[in-house]
Amino acid sequence: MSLPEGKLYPSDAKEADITIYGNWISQPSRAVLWTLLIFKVPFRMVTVAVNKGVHRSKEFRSINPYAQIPVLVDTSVKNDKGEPLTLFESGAILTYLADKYKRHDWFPPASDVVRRAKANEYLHLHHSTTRNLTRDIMRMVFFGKLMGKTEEQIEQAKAKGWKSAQKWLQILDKRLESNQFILGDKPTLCDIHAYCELGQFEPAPFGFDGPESFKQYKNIQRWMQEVRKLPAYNEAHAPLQKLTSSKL
Ligand SMILES: N[C@@H](CCC(=O)N[C@@H](CS)C(=O)NCC(=O)O)C(=O)O
Repeated sequence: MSLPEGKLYPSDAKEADITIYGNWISQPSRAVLWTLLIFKVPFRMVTVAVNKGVHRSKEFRSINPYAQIPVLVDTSVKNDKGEPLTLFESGAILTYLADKYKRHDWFPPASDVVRRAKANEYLHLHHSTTRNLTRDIMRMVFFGKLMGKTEEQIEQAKAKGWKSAQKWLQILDKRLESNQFILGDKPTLCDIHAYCELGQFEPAPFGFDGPESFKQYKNIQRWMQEVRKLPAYNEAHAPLQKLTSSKL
């Protein structure tokens, strides 16, 4: 199975150092792709169809042996064997992009030791908190039937996932009571990372009643509205919106 050549962004770009193997529907991929759009860095995007198992192919595993998207390949950086830099894990890719393109307006520089540590704190915490919304709920919404689950099993799994998300949502809501954004009064890549998980529940994907339940989290609601005003929001979310509205 050979991987597609990909598509350049913006469409008038001639070449790009950065290639992202990902998918606009994948939350961590979208965070990385949205960041590149915000930074106005040209990139090539190779769509990896996770629903068709492309991420498990030999070709893809030669790029990421852990068989997950997103993956960044930077041809402007070579190791001593002449191979380009390959990087996976969305949090690591986000900080790499901020450092490489000196966009410390979006992620604190290494010299700002304390703010950088707090930003990293969120990026690490993300995987065992916000990200669980996808692991426990969205995966069921998107892949439940493909995984052979019955309607009832899917509903039960979603309800269980939503229940266990409450503890973290309460903590995040409290944090956003005194902070406009996750790290303070300015948006950062932590907000981009978090929104790509939380924002997918609005509009309700495939009838999931998440937004109803989200109503109790007034500060998260207010924060989501602020994040939607950030640059390139529409471009980064158009494929997801198309998918969810097509199935509603
Ligand atoms: N911790 C990883 C998570 C990546 C991840 O879960 N990617 C999903 C797509 S959203 C994937 O590749 N799933 C395929 C699989 O795990 O088999 C990151 O943040 O980059």
